[in-house]
Amino acid sequence: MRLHEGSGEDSRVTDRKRWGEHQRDWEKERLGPALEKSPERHDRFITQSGVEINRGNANTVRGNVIGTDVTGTVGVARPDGQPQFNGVAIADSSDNQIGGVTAGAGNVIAYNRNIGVGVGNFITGVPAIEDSILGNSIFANGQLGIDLAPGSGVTPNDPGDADTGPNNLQNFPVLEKASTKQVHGRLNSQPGGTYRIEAFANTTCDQSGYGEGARFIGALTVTTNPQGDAQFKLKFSAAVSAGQFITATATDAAGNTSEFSACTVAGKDDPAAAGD
Ligand SMILES: [Ca+2]
Ligand SMILES: [Ca+2]
Repeated sequence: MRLHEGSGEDSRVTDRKRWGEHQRDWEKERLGPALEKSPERHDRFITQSGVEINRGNANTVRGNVIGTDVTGTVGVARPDGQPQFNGVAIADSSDNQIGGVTAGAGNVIAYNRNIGVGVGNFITGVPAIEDSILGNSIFANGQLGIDLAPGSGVTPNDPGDADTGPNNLQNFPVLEKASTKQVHGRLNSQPGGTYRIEAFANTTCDQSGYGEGARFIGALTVTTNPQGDAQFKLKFSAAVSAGQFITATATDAAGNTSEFSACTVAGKDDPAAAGD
């Protein structure tokens, strides 16, 4: 599935060339100059994302399996035997919705070679903002579950969240402790904002220490104080076993979703703290 703005062949060809350039830059940032010496690899790369949204706004991607078979549990290789590059690649595009908050809206995005969902901004003056990523099942991707790039890999939080870039480089939550019932955490972002915090359970955590989000286990909305801080206690709406890795995202009221938080392990429940 590929989405392009423009209706004529010329615009599609132009977009395609630009998309290739952007993705080549994205790839170079990750893999270094070796890519330039491998045209074959680059050619493969251009068409390797399950869903490509290139300068296309206000698209909705819901209820799909991307990178897996129809069961959502088995990765599917391309005819050359390689997994596709990214699950969903959004470049210089805004107001797109990947998943959603209603039942069945989420996508399964798994077993892709690199990023689960990437939001990239490569053209000055063409923003990539308000691309919401909600309620999905994102796991077993080779790199981050959600990557805001340029700035590949984990993009650190900044105090007050005043930075700009893809999805305004929305800060992610910081999880402090979790049981099988709930997770405590905090968010620092812009003052007086409302943010949807989504929590996920995972059987593994990425080598980076930051998660993907295999199974949605609940959400709540927080409002930050004048310092931009909010604390939360998110009670899980689905069963979680001790030892699972809990992660979270933050999405502001405009739909800018963060990368995934660092993982925290769900500990055994402490009956004395049941009322926490
Ligand atoms: Ca990043
Ligand atoms: Ca930020």
